[in-house]
Amino acid sequence: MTRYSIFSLARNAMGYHRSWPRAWRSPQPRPSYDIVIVGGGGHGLATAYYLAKEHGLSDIAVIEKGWLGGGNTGRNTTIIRSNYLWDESAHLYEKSLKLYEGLSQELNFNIMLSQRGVLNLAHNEHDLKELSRRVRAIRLNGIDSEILDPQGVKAEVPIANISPSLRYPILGASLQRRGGIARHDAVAWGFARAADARGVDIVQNCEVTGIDIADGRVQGLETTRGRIAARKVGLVAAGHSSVLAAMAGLRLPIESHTLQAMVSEPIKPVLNSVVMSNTVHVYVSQSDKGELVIGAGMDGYNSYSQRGSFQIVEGQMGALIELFPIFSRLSLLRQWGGIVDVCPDASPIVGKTPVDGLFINCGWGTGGFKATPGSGWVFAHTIARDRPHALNAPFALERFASGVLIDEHGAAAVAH
Ligand code: FAD
Ligand code: PYC
Repeated sequence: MTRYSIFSLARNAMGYHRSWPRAWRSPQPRPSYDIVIVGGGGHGLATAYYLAKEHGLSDIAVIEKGWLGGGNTGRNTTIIRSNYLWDESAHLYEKSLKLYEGLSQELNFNIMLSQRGVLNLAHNEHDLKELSRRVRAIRLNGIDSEILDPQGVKAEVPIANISPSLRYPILGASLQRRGGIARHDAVAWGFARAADARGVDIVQNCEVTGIDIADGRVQGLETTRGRIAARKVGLVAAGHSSVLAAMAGLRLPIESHTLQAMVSEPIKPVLNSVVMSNTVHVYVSQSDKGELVIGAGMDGYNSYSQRGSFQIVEGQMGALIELFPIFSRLSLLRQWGGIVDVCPDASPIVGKTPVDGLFINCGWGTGGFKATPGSGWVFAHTIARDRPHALNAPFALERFASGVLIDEHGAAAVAH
């Protein structure tokens, strides 16, 4: 790791960072690679990194139409956890959480992982029963999860009002203590820097406009910076998965929706865990800068718009103040939207396609940030070995023909 003295940091600041070394190269795309990954979000960059690190491959490019992390990676609310209901999902998300736990060391880059705990509040008897059932299933998979009574919630979230006479009383909560947050753009930058150091070409401002296929096998890509031949191609273009798949003649079982979020002005530390409420329909955490990070469900209609809208601000702020009246005089700083690709069972697709050499990783919907390292790890295995790892085998495209779905709408928390 490059070490900076306090003097060199000050010199760089005064010199407008002109002599600051670049964290990764900015190469021209070559006419041909062994493997091309489409999409420079966290999942695409993690895939490239693990292809190089775990499988010893180096003739790899990541092609990104905009800038690294400019898609959902840089737009999400940074919650990570592995408290999923079904065994298949629990194993995959837990693999990811374990990778997150060692990621700063692995990448030699501080991803600001903060395992401050994720709570899901129960406001009625049904919520309590549903959360208890879920917690038991999660624990059967060896994943930490517990039920709190109202006093337990108060101990974790001192600003919570646990009076039983509220309109939406807090009757308890589930808690995953190993859940929390990590800095989203640091995850993308850390993977980018580490992949670049292993020889991966990262090409920004390069949009894929076509996929060349001959005799049922992928041959390469048409891009805004010329044709790139490739023996294997991995599509990791959350928000535009269907658009990319259509270039290969594939129709995906995916709907694209806008998911919005917002942050408040920074305030002193007041909330030391992530709090989610399905019933009141809002979630909130406090960033290290002091801003409240607030979100809820996705827009009900399909859209490719990456912008926020006023009725969502009204709804989410109303819900937040219902839960925590002390936030009623906070100012909002900014609001945005990202496009989430959602499968009918709210689980991702990670695997092969009917086209030889063409692989797809998509459909993470509202919850793929937490999966970033795990998704990259299993997708790299799938591409390198031409077959899925046991962890992602259940998440194949074929499940929509076989009917073996993995319904995780409940685990998607407030987002669906
Ligand atoms: P992206 O980061 O979107 O990367 C895909 C990339 O593909 C983009 O950079 C895009 O520009 C590029 N691309 C698209 N088309 C092309 C093309 N033709 N050519 C080249 N490149 C192309 N998940 C959680 O786990 N926890 C959360 O708290 C959470 N909160 C969220 C809040 C919001 C508001 C949103 C929108 C999402 C949230 N998510 C959350 C979901 C999470 O952000 C995503 O599932 C995850 O970031 C997807 O990562 P990715 O790398 O696959 O996608
Ligand atoms: O998957 O935990 C999650 C999440 C929270 C908000 C959006 N997605």
